[in-house]
Amino acid sequence: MNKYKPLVFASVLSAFLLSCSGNVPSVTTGSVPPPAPVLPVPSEAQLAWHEMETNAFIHFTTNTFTGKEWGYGDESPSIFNPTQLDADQWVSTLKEAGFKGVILTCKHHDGFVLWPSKYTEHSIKNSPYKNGNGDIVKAVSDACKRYGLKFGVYLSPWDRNRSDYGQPSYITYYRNQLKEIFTNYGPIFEMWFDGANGGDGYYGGAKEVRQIDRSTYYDWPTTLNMVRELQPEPKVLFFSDAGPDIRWVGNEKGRAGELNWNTISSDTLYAGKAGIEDLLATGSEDGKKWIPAEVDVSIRPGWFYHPEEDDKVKTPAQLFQIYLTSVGRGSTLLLNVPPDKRGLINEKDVAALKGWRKMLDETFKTNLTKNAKVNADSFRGNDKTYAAGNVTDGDKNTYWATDDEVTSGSLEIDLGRVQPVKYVLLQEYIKLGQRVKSFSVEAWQDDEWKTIANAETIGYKRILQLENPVTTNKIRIKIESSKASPVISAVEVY
Ligand code: FUL
Repeated sequence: MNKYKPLVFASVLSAFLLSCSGNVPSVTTGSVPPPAPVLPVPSEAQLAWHEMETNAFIHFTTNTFTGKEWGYGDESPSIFNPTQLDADQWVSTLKEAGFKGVILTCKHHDGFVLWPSKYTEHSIKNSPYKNGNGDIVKAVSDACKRYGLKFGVYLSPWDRNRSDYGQPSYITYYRNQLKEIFTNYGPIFEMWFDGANGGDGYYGGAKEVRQIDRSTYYDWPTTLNMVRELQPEPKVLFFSDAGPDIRWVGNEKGRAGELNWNTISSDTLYAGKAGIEDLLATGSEDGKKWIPAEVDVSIRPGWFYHPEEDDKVKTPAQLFQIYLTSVGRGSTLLLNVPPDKRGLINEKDVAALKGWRKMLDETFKTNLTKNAKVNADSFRGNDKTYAAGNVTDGDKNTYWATDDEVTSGSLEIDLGRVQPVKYVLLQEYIKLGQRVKSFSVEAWQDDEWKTIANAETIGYKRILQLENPVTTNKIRIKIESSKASPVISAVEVY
C-alpha cells in the first residue's frame, strides 16, 4: 500500500477546488491559531488604562491661595478656605469633557493634606474650610463614583513641611498616609509618585536644603507591596519616572514621541536618573517591560490656579493638538484642570474644555471606513478569523494578521466614493504586544497610489493628521516593517 496516496489525493482535490474557485486559496474559519504574543505585553490593568485614553489631573492646595507653584511648607492652614467648593461641579465638568478618570493632589510638595489625616496638623482639619470638618479626598472620590469615573491619587513623596523629611521616620509617615488613603477612599486606579525634589523647604522650621538619595531613600518596593496588599483588586497602577506600570513622558508640554514604544527596560529608567527625557518620550524597541508613557500637561501655564493666568488657558485648538500628540501617539493624556480659589473649575477652563470636546466630537464623528470593504495582500493562514475586514468592523477584539514569517503587508480600503480625508487612525491589538516599526498611508489619485503620510510606531492608537488633506475614494495602509506579523485591530479615516 502506498502510504503517500491520501496526500496525493488531497493535493489533487485542493488543486481541483482551487481551479473551481479561480485560483483563490481556500478560506477557512477558526482553523489557524492566533499569532504568538510579542513580549512584553500589557497587564489587564494596563490594557484598561490604555482604553481610558484621557484622564484629568486636579492640582489644589494652599498654593491655590498663596499664588505659588511649590509651597514652602510653612503656610498656615488658615489661608485654605474655598468658600464654594463643589466636587460635583469638578467631576461633572470633567465627565462632560470625556475624561474617564481623575487624579487628585491629596498632598503636594508643601505637605498640606486635603483629608483629615491623623498623622499631621498641616491639614484641611485645621483650616476654616467647613470649620475643619471638610474632606476633599472623600468628596472627589465620592463624586467620581457618582459620575462613573475612576479615582486616582497623587501623594508627593517630597514634603517641605515635615521636620523629619530625610529621616527613616518620614517614610513611615508617608506609608501611614497611603494606608489611610487606600483604606478609606478606594478603589484607586492610579497612584502618582512625583519624582520632583527641589531640596530646600521649611522642614518643621529648619528652613534648609535637604538632599536625599532618590534611588534608595524611599524604598519603593516595600511601599508598593504594602499598597498592593491594601488593594489587591482592582490592581492599582503605579506611575513614576521609572514606572513600574506607567512612565513619565519626559516633558510637561503635552507631547509623546512620534516614535513611541510602550516598552522600555527598567535599568535605563531608575528614579532620578538625569538626561533620559528623550528616552522616556520614545521608549525602546527592545524594552524588557511594558511601561507606557503618560502625557501630563496643564490646561494653564501653571499646575495650580492663578487668576493672572485666566487669559492663558489653552484654547480648544491647542488642546486638540495636545490630544493628537498624546492619545494620537499611542499614549494616555493626563490633562490638569486646577480649581480656583472659590473651589470651582473656572468658567474659562470650562469653556475651553467644552470647545475641545466639540472639536473632538465633530472631527471624529463620521468614520469613512465604517463597514467599508477592505482587501489585504494576505491574511493569516487564509483563515477568515484574521481577514482584512476586521479592521473596519468596529470590534476591538478582532484584527487583521498575517502569517508568522510575513512582517509587512498592505490593506486597501474602499471608501465607496471620493471624499476629503484629513485624519487616519490605526490601532494595534496590543494584547499581543506592540509590533509595527514603520508604515505609510497612500491615497488613490489620478489613477495611481500616492504616499500621503509616513510614520513609525502605532501602539494602542495612532492618529495621523495629514499635512495636506486629500480627496480620494481609496486608502492603502502599508505596514513596512514589524517585529513580527502585524496585528491591526482598527483603521479609521476622517
Ligand atoms: C511636577 C511637580 O513639581 C509639579 O508641581 C506638578 O505637580 C507636576 C505634575 O509634577 O514634578
